[in-house]
Amino acid sequence: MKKSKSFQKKPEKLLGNEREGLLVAHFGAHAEIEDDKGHIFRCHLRKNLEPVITGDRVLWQPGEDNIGVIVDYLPRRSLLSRPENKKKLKPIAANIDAIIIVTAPNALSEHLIDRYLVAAENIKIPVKILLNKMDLLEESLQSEIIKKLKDYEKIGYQTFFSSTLTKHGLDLLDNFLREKSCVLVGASGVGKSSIISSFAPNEFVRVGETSAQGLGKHTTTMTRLYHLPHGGNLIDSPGVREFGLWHMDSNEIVQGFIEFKPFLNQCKFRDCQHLKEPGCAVKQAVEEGKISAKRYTSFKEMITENQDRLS
Ligand SMILES: Nc1nc2c(ncn2[C@@H]2O[C@H](COP(=O)(O)OP(=O)(O)OP(=O)(O)O)[C@@H](O)[C@H]2O)c(=O)[nH]1
Ligand SMILES: [Mg+2]
Ligand SMILES: [Zn+2]
Repeated sequence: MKKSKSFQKKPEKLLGNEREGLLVAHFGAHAEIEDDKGHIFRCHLRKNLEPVITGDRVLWQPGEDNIGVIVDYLPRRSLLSRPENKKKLKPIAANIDAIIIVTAPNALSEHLIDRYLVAAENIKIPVKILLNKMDLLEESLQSEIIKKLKDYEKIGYQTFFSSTLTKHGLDLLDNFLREKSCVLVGASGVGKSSIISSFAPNEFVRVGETSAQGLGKHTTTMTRLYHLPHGGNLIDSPGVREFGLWHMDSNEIVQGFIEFKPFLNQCKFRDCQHLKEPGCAVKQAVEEGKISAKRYTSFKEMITENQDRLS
């Protein structure tokens, strides 16, 4: 990378010894780094450094006015990203053990859940689904909504139910979260920040104002890591409207549907796309009720969207 000499020399002289730290929050050209004693330092991000993100372990040097500089990051064990546009992947969180897709009765979108599942399967990070705001689940909708969640359990995804209002289900979730680093993702207003606030009551977590719908306000604007009192970290992320899969090809999308796996080698044609081909074992499994028709429709939508984008 080309740099002017004067730019390179001056800051280096003023910097202290290199230290390791945990990136707990990231905003623009700055980040907050926590050292082993829990002290927080504000740091600049170097322009020539690859993007670092919440959850990264970084090397940094203290500087003037208590502002340091991040100089490098340590190898990651996992990284969740989402496409910002057709060309650019934006990292969301690093070194996570599980992704928790949070949803709510008035915001349950299988469209969004299925996209997160495909992304998570491809980066090989375990993924769970959490239905929050159980207190708002009207009795007339209960069986329908619970069935949707149970359908995900059937194919192998653990589901949780919670209400930050009544505290229902928080203990089971707490047990799961211990000693892990997890990230909460999902639409705006489903209660991601409220869940963190319930688990880490001593932290200041900005929560959306109560509204009839409680949706779509985009209260959280940055991804931040919180320590849990019983061990482990929970990362809060801004709510999303959509999770694009522009960065994935058809094969990666297929691999993201875990229940298709037993059938993939049984199609008549080796290069079967599982769309219109004769002798497709996946389509047959849908007809026989072994694969849910809804998930298969979701798969076809993703493939078509990606083909439209590429054309
Ligand atoms: N009834 C009910 N309301 C809840 C529950 N959890 C959160 N809320 C309310 O839902 C609204 C949105 O909560 P947030 O925690 O800010 O939602 P978020 O998912 O972090 O939203 P973004 O930051 O915009 O992505 C707030 O008014 C909360 O008080 C719940 O379990 N039940
Ligand atoms: Mg939030
Ligand atoms: Zn096929």
